[in-house]
Amino acid sequence: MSLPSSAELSALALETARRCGVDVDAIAGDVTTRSPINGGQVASLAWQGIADVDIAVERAEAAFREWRRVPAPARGALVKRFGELLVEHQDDLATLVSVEAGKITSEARGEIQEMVDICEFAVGLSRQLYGRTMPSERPGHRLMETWHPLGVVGVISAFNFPAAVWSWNTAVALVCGDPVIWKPSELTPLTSLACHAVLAQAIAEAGAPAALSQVLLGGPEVGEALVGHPGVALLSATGSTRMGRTVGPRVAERFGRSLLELGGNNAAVVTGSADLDLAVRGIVFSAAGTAGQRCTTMRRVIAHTSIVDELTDRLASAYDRLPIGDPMAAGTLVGPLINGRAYDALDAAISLATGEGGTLVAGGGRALEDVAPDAYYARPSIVRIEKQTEVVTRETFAPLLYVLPYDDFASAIDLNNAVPQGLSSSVFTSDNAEAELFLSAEGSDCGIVNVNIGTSGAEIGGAFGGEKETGGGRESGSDAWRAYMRRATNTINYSGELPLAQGVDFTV
Ligand code: UN1
Repeated sequence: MSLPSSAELSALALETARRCGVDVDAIAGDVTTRSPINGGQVASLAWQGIADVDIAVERAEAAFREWRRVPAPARGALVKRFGELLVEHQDDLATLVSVEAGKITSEARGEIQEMVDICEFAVGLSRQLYGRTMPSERPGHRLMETWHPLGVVGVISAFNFPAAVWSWNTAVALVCGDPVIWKPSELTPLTSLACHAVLAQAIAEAGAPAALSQVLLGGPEVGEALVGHPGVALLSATGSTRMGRTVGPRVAERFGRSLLELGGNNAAVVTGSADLDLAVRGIVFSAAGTAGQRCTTMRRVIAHTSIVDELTDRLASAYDRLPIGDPMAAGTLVGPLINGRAYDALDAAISLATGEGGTLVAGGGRALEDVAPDAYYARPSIVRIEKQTEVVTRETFAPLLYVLPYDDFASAIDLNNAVPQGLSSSVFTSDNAEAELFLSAEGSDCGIVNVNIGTSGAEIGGAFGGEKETGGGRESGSDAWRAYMRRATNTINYSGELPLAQGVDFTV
């Protein structure tokens, strides 16, 4: 198996970015970016610094003052055009996602599809930013709430969804009347510049303020400046729980609003009555897909003792057949890990797990090491382990699946919930009572709870996010838009009298 050369990847990425509208010469600088496909250099780009954050926020504030006066359905028209342009550039953006994040083509295209989908959702939303009216207790009074644009939204995103997560925030923020400043992952700069360039075209065509969308490439100090800036009304951050622990308190300190999408440690409970063909397919996609690098990746299978051996065998044999390699080559299902650090974390977790009593039943080690010594293609791994030991309760951002046995359904739910994270979960069962219990108040404590599908690959129509150390934020569909607006409660008196609420008498 051969992999594309760095020269090929670099030429492809730059040409693709140019097609999306990026002025490739203007962004050159001295920070090297690499492709996980072969570990080689893709581009050398200029980074911004802390001072640029102040400038960006000032420009965004000016854009906000204009944009908040534009009627929401007209704001939606801009997002509609953005969605159309995304369709035109779907293959281009997918190529950049593959080159920079290492996603296989089908998943990279799926990520861009997710952007198109959220644009369509946001366009509909632009006519549905509903406030409520409620009966007033006073005669001749009306009580209602209205939703207004909030202000500047800061978005910090991770390498693994280098385009879609920004778009969930941005499409919704724009119809809500808010400009966006984006600090993308250091690892996926060209993808972010290309996404921004596509949106910039829609903004220009609409004659809207250019500063509705800004990107700041840079290191952690740029992110920190955005987090601490009093001009950023909402800070939406996707990344590790460790990152969230600093972001959350820092935004709270200045009474800003934060939306946190942090770590997951997602499990599937597979009961004795489950359709195992379905379960195997669902588990393999969620656990090994995206090389285990989704926040929704399945990391644990909690299987009934009656089927745990058969299920483990079937999973192990499916894992042995997974085609690993060039993510842009037809047929590949597992691309590279983002870098050597990710591989080391995987390797360390496997060692810990086997030290804690687990048995490696599939995977372990690297693939394609000889062809691309600077790239890290991990063999998706399964560890069978009898207890939920320390390492199992941690998120290892790599294709490592633990299989644990359970005896009674209540203890399976306990195991599902006995981790610090609370993003996604699923149950595979043919027993309706088990499915309902898992979905109930006594069931999974996660933000996403599924039946007979895996933990990953959520649609944009629902609210996306999780509980506990996952951070509690919700973005994307349903009523997640409310985080991007401020609510005003209004009491209007048309009675000509002044009755006070709660029957208070204050007559002078
Ligand atoms: C992420 O990994 O940060 O549900 C987001 C999913 C995708 C989004 C994942 N729709 O797997």
